[in-house]
Amino acid sequence: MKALYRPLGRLRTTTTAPTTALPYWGQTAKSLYSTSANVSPPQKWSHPPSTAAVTDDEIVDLSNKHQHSLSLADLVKHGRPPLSSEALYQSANFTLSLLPIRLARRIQALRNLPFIVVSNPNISKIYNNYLHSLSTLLPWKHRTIANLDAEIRFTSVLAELVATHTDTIPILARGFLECRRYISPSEVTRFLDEHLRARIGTRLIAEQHIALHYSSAPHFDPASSPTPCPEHPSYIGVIDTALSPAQVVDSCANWVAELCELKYGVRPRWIIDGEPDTQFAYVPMHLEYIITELLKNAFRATVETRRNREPVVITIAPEPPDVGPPRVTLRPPAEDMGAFRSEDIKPLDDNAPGVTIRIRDRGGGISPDVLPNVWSYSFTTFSDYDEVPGGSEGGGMMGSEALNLISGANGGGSSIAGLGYGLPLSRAYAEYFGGGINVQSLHGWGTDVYLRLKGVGKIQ
Ligand code: ADP
Ligand code: K
Ligand code: MG
Repeated sequence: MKALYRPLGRLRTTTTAPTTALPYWGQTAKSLYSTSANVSPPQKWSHPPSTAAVTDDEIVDLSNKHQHSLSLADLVKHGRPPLSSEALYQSANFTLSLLPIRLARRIQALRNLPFIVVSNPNISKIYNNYLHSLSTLLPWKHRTIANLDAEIRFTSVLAELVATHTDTIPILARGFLECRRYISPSEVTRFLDEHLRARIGTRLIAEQHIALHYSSAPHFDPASSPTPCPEHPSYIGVIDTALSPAQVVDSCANWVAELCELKYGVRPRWIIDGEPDTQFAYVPMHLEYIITELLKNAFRATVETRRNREPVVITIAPEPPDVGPPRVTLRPPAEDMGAFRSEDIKPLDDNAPGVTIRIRDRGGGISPDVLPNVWSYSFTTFSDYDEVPGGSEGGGMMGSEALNLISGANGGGSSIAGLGYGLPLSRAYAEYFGGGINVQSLHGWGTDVYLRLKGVGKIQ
């Protein structure tokens, strides 16, 4: 059954269609087929329809504008909720000034993929989602939001935008797997890394305003919000200024242990040590995503090597301001990353206290031939057909099995492993605000993962 999958290394060397030889967006379908006889796409793949509501000129104009680098400080600059009506409108207008440029840039990045890739139904679905979202924002372009009625309507546009893009990751994952004959893994990783990092920022900007709306509008107009959110005094929008990593670790570990119990009938143990009372200001959704993915890896390795009696040890160490150079290396020597530098990453220049979390498992570590690949999107050693995952010693897999996993409603989010997005996407989240992830493997023994996060700086 292992022959079903194609090891990543082999995929790299047998990719017959170097992307530079492929026609790009502006070229016609005719030229696509005449110039690349060996890469004809399946018949159902077609040119994504253009949306009349957004013109090419508008997209080009917007994408050429300066993209503001987001910092955590930007998200809290309107103050603690409940905001005054003026501050809420300012937040809405700030949000409106950022989003169209960001969406247009994503559209341009998708257009710069090889034509045959954008023709894939999954990739073109994402492309059309971006066009649609941009078309819902453009009517607001020349307006200033200055009354509650406009603010409510704008917030509902944002809510629709967030919902439209919820399933982007499994859809893109499926699309790129289907296109793996036509685009090299390094090009996919480069595109996804930039795209998914930009997506983190775009969602954060929209979700922050939505959260500020729900915690503020009812205070000056009780009729405005049918479902006011419960009060969380430590929250500013989606940021918790007193986030407890220990609580996040415990709730995520419980959830991942449930997954293990369902899949393997085993519930790994975990211990939190260090300084579990530590609190810092951060985005709980981001921390939850990262911790869940790192614990999935640690628990899976623990079960795989049948070391279930050895607890996974999670050490929480607060990091005071002014710690000097980072205590962990933020980047492994990663050829797979190419020359990528995200325009989104803007480390905080103030001295916010942060936290380092070490996740230590005794699950056998990562073998030297697997280790260089773990940061590539889609690379996984997980095999759902094996009785115990990872039985396919050595080679990583991607292919039809990953496609099966992705077909689940949440794209593998409730699988213990298999999408191959856990480590690279966790690193994208951690680096977004100037943190990082470092993996130290002691092959034959276990793995230490260091997650370092910088918190929000000054909060009014
Ligand atoms: P996935 O978990 O879906 O395979 P990830 O990006 O999370 O994708 O991990 C990629 C690969 O890295 C895993 O398939 C596994 O081989 C290896 N890996 C990650 N963390 C660990 C760990 N703690 N112990 C052993 N192997 C690990
Ligand atoms: K991976
Ligand atoms: Mg994983």
